[in-house]
Amino acid sequence: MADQYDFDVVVVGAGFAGLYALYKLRNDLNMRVRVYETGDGVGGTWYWNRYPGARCDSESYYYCYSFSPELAQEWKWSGRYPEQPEIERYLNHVADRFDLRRDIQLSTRVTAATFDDAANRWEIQTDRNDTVTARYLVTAVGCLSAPNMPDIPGMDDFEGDVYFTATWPREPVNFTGKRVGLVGTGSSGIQATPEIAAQAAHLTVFQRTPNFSLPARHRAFLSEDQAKIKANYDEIFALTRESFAGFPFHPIDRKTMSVTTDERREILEGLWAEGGFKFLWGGFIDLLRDDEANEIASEFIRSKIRETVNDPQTAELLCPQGYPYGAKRPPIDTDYYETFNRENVTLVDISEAPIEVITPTGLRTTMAEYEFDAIVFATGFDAITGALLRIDIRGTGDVRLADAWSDGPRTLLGLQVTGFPNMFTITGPGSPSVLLNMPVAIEHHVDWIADCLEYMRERGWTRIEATEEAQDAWAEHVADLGEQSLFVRANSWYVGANIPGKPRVVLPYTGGQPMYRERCTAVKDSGYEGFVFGGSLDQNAMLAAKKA
Ligand code: NA7
Repeated sequence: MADQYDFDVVVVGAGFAGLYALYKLRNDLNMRVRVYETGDGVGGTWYWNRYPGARCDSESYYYCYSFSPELAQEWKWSGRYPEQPEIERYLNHVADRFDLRRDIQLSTRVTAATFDDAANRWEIQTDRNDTVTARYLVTAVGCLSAPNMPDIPGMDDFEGDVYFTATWPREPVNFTGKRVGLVGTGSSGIQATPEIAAQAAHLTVFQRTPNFSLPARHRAFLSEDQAKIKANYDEIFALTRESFAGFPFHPIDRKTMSVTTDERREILEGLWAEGGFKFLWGGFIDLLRDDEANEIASEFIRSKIRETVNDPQTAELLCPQGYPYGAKRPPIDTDYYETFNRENVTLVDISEAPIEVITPTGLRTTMAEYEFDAIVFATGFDAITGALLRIDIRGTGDVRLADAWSDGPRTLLGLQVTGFPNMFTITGPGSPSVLLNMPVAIEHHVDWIADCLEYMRERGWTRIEATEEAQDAWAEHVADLGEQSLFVRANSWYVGANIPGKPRVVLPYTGGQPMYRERCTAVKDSGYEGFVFGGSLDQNAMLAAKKA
């Protein structure tokens, strides 16, 4: 039987964003909140992506919540980059520590949400026949959560085992003695490759576009590392909120060509040796803005690939060409390039000879046929908009979000959509989202939403909507910045290029965190310029009485 409930807020998703939204709105604003989560456990993308080698590319001590100093002091990260199970444990700990579970309904997918214009409420439906209403709908669906399952003919014909990195089974998968094919060389494929190669009889990696991957240099934390981090947490978190991309470091205050060739080499070698995102966000200040600077860094990475991979032909295939470093999301790896020196690993370039068909025994490209016992698809996500558009969201006048966004998403600050009152999109398109360290982006958005709801409550208002004019201005600003950025120069999920038929637009806000935060704060301080408020608690009380 269907359940009938009325909430102040329904939150969709129980990953980093949903858990914090629940905590904030319930504990600080004392609202009645219900969270729906498709997975059987909390964690969002960190629940589903349990493929071998799944690890965060950001470092543990700042890829976490900052809202609770006690939590930050209590939790002990085991090493520099947490593996999927550790992040899942952390998010479960958060759910328990803050008593969040009682307001989360797991194993439940939100299928539809419709705005009731007269009542200023959302009606939400789930795949478990729940129909509930809420004043506010807060989407916490994640930017990289809707898997991209490629539409290759014969997908159902394969007689071996098929895996998707983004929906990996909970029980361990053993590739020992198996011939494995792996499709996709983004972050997931690059992390999974060394792990699968270590088990499989043979691994064949199908690469459509090579990536510029950086060494992670993962290591376990010593107790002195833990102590140092905990002693400096205020400063670390403050830096993550002020830096361009949400990391606790700034680029060096020098341009690539302002130093001698030797100094340049030394700086790049230092960043390479340090490992991780420092190369991208903590190196030369002009790396992502100047073509010459970018090409120097790109060529430096190519030289490392050539040094590492023994077979020159394979090395060349692994070297990205034709797009700037950073235009696709750069992966961070552990022994990825080294893995191609193993006897049991083959790289197949499918840029010119795509996969034509999946056969009962393997797959066929336009050039050759391969036989496998298992195929792993590391083919990524319908990023940023995919998870939202997989829900049938309808705003005023029954307009579908999918129709409103048919030419690409338009939002105000990535937080609201004109025509969809009382809906807030955590890390929505048009906000920095994936170009920031995600927990930093999430906490900022949730805090902004909570402030806004508090502001409305103080005034007795029950409806908020972005004006068309303000949304147009923001969408234009996002598009202008995007067009000037290097992201338009590669086919990546940042621009929707990985999904056939998806409009090609730069999805995140590319102006960086400082500019974005400034704008959000200015809007708040102005009394939410660009948003219109309406409804009143009295009117709602009358409406409720009439209905009764
Ligand atoms: P990505 O980065 O989107 O990588 C997906 C990979 O799969 C990429 O190499 C794609 O090639 C390839 N791909 C996708 N569809 C196909 C088809 N149909 N045929 C062949 N190859 C294909 O996803 P990830 O899961 O690795 O990482 C996503 C993000 O998660 C990552 O950036 C981090 O932010 C965490 P392409 O490059 O499109 O030519």
